[in-house]
Amino acid sequence: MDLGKGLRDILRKISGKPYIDESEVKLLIKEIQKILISSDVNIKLVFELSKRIEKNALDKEKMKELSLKEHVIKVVYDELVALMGREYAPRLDKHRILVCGLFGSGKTTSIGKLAYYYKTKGMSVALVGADCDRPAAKEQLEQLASQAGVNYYTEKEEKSSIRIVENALKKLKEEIIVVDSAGRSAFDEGLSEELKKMYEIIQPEEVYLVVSADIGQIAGKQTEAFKNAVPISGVIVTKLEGSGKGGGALSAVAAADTKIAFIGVGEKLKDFEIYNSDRFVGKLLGMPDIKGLMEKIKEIGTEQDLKVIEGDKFTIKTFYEQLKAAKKMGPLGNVLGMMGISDIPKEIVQQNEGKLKIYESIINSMTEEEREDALLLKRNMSRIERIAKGAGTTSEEVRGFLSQFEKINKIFGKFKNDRGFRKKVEKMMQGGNFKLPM
Ligand SMILES: Nc1nc2c(ncn2[C@@H]2O[C@H](COP(=O)(O)OP(=O)(O)O)[C@@H](O)[C@H]2O)c(=O)[nH]1
Ligand SMILES: [Mg+2]
Repeated sequence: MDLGKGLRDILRKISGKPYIDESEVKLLIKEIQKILISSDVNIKLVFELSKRIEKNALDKEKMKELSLKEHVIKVVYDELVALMGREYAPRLDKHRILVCGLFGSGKTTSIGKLAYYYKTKGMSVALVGADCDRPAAKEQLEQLASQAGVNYYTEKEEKSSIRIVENALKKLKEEIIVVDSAGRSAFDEGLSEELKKMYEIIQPEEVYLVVSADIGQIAGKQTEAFKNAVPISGVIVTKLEGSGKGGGALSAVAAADTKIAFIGVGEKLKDFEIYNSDRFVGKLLGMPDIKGLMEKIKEIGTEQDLKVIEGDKFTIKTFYEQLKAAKKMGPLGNVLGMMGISDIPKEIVQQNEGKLKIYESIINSMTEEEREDALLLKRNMSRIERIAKGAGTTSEEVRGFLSQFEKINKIFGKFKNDRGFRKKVEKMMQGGNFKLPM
């Protein structure tokens, strides 16, 4: 199963629940375990992660600023980010790069991508074709160099990669020099020796290992093996766009105490990204900017914009303020879902800016009395027509607005009448600056 879809489904489930408690958290963890293990994440890592999620999710101290549901989503998010490694910052000064990896991992392609990346940073780049093991490897790299528009050096008939590299280093003056090394179908003593020699001659500032995401957690073992030969400064994980085992590969590399430097997400030169686990996990969860969203919720919480549901009545005025406040936070559905307000009708959640403007003028055309007591407008065609005229809109629109208000009013009515439900909701919204009508 697709890791991202799996995780999104799990989060959607908890966002759809009216509240979550300890048993819900346990259930959530079980589902996360299942999806991670089926994505080839190491079992030991999965259990460590589960323990931390459980401990942190139920830690009352850490929950002060967010509602329980937001808090749980944040804990899950933070733990996944930690599991998948950190962010990488490639150096942008003059330096030499040695790239290693097994056959078919995407080594040569990734070198082309590196060339393209540094070129777009305005640096001069040369590639060195020193993979003498794979037929046509030199020609393949030559093509990539010309596609990327960078210099290229090789000696077609030369069988010694060491000699090619020695000559290349004498000739090339570019700021970035990237060397393609021998690939083998498996890591062995011969490859280890050759890499050590290459490392000595090149004295590279960076050594990148290329692994394909589809090998899953084996990426960890491969990283360890290569690390024993040369100091790996970062791993390039390729084919991440199509592999269901991407999470397994990334977490295994991170667990091997090695940075993930870049990721390959396609066959083209530009299908290449600097790795950032925040962004990666955000994408998986379908919340590209979860950090920003959390911060906004907190910010607005402290501005007290959302404490409008005060007093004993939910009026058109409070409804409008609520919509406006939520609107500030961006995608309304997401925000309301996170706040635990899950049973708000879809059409309200999907309110767009234009609709909000119409509502604003409708509300502006009401008398103060009407804003405080919507019952005055119920089936009162003359008032509705007056408001529509004043707002420059149709009676239909006004009636639509009123019926939406009714729906929300009913939801909040539940809070008033059901003490048990109310308690749960208050607990759920703990610290969220919400006050429910008494
Ligand atoms: N979909 C996808 N294919 C890739 C990616 N990186 C490399 N490939 C493909 O993987 C195959 C092997 O790549 P190559 O660079 O020749 O591997 P090498 O033997 O390690 O040098 C080629 O068909 C590439 O187009 C990637 O990030 N995504
Ligand atoms: Mg190759």
